[in-house]
Order: sequence, then structure tokens, then C-alpha cells
Amino acid sequence: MRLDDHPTVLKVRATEAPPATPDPLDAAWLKKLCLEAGADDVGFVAIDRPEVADQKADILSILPETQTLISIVSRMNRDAVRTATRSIANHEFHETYSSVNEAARHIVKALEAKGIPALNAVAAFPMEVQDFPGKSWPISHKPIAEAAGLGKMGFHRNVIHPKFGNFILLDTILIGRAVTEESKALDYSPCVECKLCVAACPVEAIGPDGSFNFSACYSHNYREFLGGFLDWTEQVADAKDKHDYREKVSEGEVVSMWQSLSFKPSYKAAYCVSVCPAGEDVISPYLEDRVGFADRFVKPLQQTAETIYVLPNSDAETLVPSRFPAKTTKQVRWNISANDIFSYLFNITLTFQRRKAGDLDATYHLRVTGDMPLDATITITRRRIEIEFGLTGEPDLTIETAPETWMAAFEEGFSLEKALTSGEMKLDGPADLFHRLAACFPTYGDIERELA
Ligand code: B12
Ligand code: SF4
Repeated sequence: MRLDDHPTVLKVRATEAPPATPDPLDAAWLKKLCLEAGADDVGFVAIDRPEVADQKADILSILPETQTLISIVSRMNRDAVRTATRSIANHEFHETYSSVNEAARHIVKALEAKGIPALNAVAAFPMEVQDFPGKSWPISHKPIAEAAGLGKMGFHRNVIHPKFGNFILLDTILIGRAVTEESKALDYSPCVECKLCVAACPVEAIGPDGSFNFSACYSHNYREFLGGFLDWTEQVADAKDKHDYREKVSEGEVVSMWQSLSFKPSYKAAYCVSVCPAGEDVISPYLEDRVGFADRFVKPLQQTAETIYVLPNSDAETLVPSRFPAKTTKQVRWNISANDIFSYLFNITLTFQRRKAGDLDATYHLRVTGDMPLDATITITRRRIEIEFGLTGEPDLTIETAPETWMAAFEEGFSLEKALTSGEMKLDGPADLFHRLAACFPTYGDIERELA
């Protein structure tokens, strides 16, 4: 059959084209559409805004027609997120992820019906997890929500809405149209810097200096997500028999993993969100009685008897017994693998332990030899780490090393002496500074590489 005679083609050609939608779209009309679809608040950001410049290429690879980003938020019910009974909090997280996605789907459907290219970039999972441990999320919603005036990232790095506080989840819709009026970023942060999030987090992922300890949150809160699941499967694989397995993994942990796999994965904490008093709808009880607020919302989480998953030689491992006597720690492995020196260097920014760094104030020049030589400067000062490519500043210690030797350097059983004797590593400066650097990181899993 000729294409011109095909029934679909005949029908389409006989149908009158839908009336053209205005271009740019009317912002008031679009806002009404989003709120009616179930969003609790909404803002619009043009693709050319500087706040999203670093995401532009990723966004256009997802929907090349994109001209505007619609940022939407869904409110979570506060008491559900606050309770120490975390199954209830987890249900609230999951339901809100569903509602923000559902609102986005309705908006996209309505826009598509008007011939406007539109796509929901998805609030959270599924993500491109096959790219793990690389960046697996297609879009970062937080900077877009900030640009859309829907809040600012607080001390705990979650976006705090001026009215709803941090009891919101975010999503972004990409559309192939400009909008008559864009949203502006807030000119203040709703965060009141009370640091209740610091006090509540069982692994001090939120540092009192505003730093974020990625590996602490990821190892505990995300025990039943990506990395924790990998670790659990390896424990199954490594167990000699059921008795050995039962020694490694308790019955409670196994059924909890079953629950996460059967329903939706459960966060172990997310306490930073639970205790935050910021936002117009949230702050009154805190203003009336700060101590009472902490007693009511922070203390029960601090006093919950629970297992806290920690990396060996991490700040959390040291802190939990003294700060939270009701909680017990269990060591788990860090398993965001790094097969090349670039990802290894990135990895150490995720695993840096600020308390272990103590008063270390040193600059390291790292010279990696081999097929892909690389120079980098690692600076540790005031309990923060910075890594720059190239050699800058005066080094306190220069480390020249084969790539495999560097990648094994923070692993259990590493011998500096052996590496120096074999010539795989050379130091120019005090060896003590090498040990102090290594001590700033958790002890990684078992070494599978044999040093010559
Ligand atoms: C990666 C991620 C995480 C990571 C990193 C958290 C973080 N601070 O960024 C982990 C697994 C630890 C995490 C934890 C949680 N998350 Co989360 N997470 C994301 C995700 C997928 C991307 C975040 C992002 O944009 N990061 C980049 C920049 C913008 O953030 P950043 O803070 O400057 O960057 C840090 C890390 O991302 C990391 N990093 C930066 N680049 C890269 C690259 C790689 C490869 C890796 C591994 C890490 C990494 O280093 C930075 C400093 O530590 C978003 C969903 C999405 N698609 O946007 C949800 C999101 C940020 N998470 C959310 C929530 C609610 C949580 C939790 C409360 C758990 C939960 N119940 O869902 C905790 C809170 C932890 C905290 N206080 O930040 C919400 C936040 C809502 C809000 N009001 O802002 C989001 C927006 C999901 C959503 N759709 O609503 N999350
Ligand atoms: S708990 Fe306090 S310090 Fe932490 S984000 Fe909320 S307002 Fe800011």
C-alpha cells in the first residue's frame, strides 16, 4: 500500500489541525494547569538560565526541544515523616514520590494533547543505575527548584520551601515552549541554622560546619538501596553455609531487605528532614519552645534503639557509641568501586572523614605514573578536602606512585614499607604525613590486588 493511501494517513489529513497554542505559553495558565494536576507549588526556569548551565547538555540529550523547565513540589505530611516508627515515614516518602510523579504525568498529558513537547524527568528511582557508580540521575532537581524560587538548600542540603519547609519532594518537567513569565530565585534562605539536622543524623552526615559526608549517609540510610544491596549479595556469596550467613546477617536484616525488595526500598534514617523546623507552616512550635521542640521531635530519633551501618575507621563508627548509647554499630564495606585513577580521586571526596582529619593542614602533590600519568594537588585544611588537577602551591609531601598502588593505599593490609621498597611508591617529605592522609578515610574492603 502506498503511504498516501494508508488509513492513518487519510484520517490525519482529513482532520482539522488543533488550534495552535500560544508561544510563549501564558505563565498564569500553565501555573493553574500544574496546581490543578496536583502540584503543591510550581515555578518556571528557561533553559538558558545560568543556574542550570551545567545541566543544559544533559537536559537537551533527554528532550532536545526543551525551552523551559517546570519545577514542581509535592508536600509530605509532617507527622508521618517525623515519627520514630520509620516504616510510616518511608510510606510517606514513597507516596509523595508517587504523587509528585503523578502530578507531572497529568501535566505532561495535558501539554502533549496540545501538541507541546513535554516530558517528566522523574522524581527519583528509576534512574540510570547501570551507570553506577557514575552520575546515575538524569537531572538534579534541587538547583532547578532553587532557580524556580521554590526554596533554597538548607544546612542539610535539602531544599526548604518558604512555606512548607523541607517536607517536600521535587520533580522537573521539560517542555518545548517558552513561558511568558519566569520565576525568580528566593532572595533569602528559609534555613534558620538551628543545626537540629546535625544533632539528629545518627552518622553525622551533616557536619556542624555545613559539610556533607556522602559515604556516611549512603552506607547507613541507603543500606537497602544500591551499594548496601551489593554488599548483602556478596555476604550471601561469601558465606560458607547457613550458619556462617546467619552470623553475618541477622534475621531482622534479612526480612528488612525482603521488605525493601518486595515493596519499596526503606530509608534507614532521613532524620535530617524529620526534625527541620524551617518554613512558615512549620516553625511556630519551634519559636514558642525550642527545647520542647527538640524533646518532641529530635530526642525520640536519637533514643531509638537500632543498628547503624558504618564504615571501618569512619567518624560515625567512633561517634555512635558515645553520642547514641541506645544504638549499635555494624561495619559494612564501602563499595562504590573505582577502576581508574580519576574515579578513585572523586571517590575520596565522597569518603573523606572530617573528624579523622582533625587538625591536619597539609598540601599533597600526587604524581601518578603509568600509561595515563596524572598530577593532582590534594589539600586538607580545616577538616575539608579539595582536589585539583595539576600541581599547585608548595607541597608538604609529594607522592609519586603507580596507579594500582595509590588505589590500594587506603585499603586494609596496605604496607607503605613494601610499596616504598618495591619502588611502586616514592615519597618526598615526611612519611607521617602519608599515614595522616590515609587516616582521613575509612578502611576500604579487602585488597584484591597483590602488591609485587
Ligand atoms: C544523589 C542523591 C542523593 C545522594 C546525595 C545527596 C546530596 N546531598 O546530594 C544521597 C544518596 C546521599 C541522598 C540522600 C538523601 N536524599 Co537524595 N537525591 C539524590 C539525587 C538523585 C541527586 C542529588 C543531586 O542533585 N546532587 C548533586 C548536587 C546538586 O547536590 P549536592 O548536594 O551539591 O552534591 C552532593 C552529592 O550529590 C555528591 N555528588 C555530586 N556529584 C556526584 C556524582 C556522583 C557520581 C556521586 C556518587 C555523588 C555526587 O557530592 C555532593 C556533596 O556531597 C536527587 C534526585 C534528583 N534526580 O535530583 C535526590 C534528592 C536530592 N534526595 C532527596 C531526599 C529527600 C533525600 C534523603 C532525605 C533520603 C530520602 N528519604 O529520600 C537523603 C537526604 C540526604 C541529604 N541531607 O542530602 C530529595 C530532596 C528533596 C528536597 N526537599 O530537597 C531529592 C531532590 C529527590 C526528590 N525528587 O525530591 N540523595
Ligand atoms: S534543621 Fe535547622 S539547620 Fe538543619 S536545614 Fe533545617 S533549619 Fe537549617
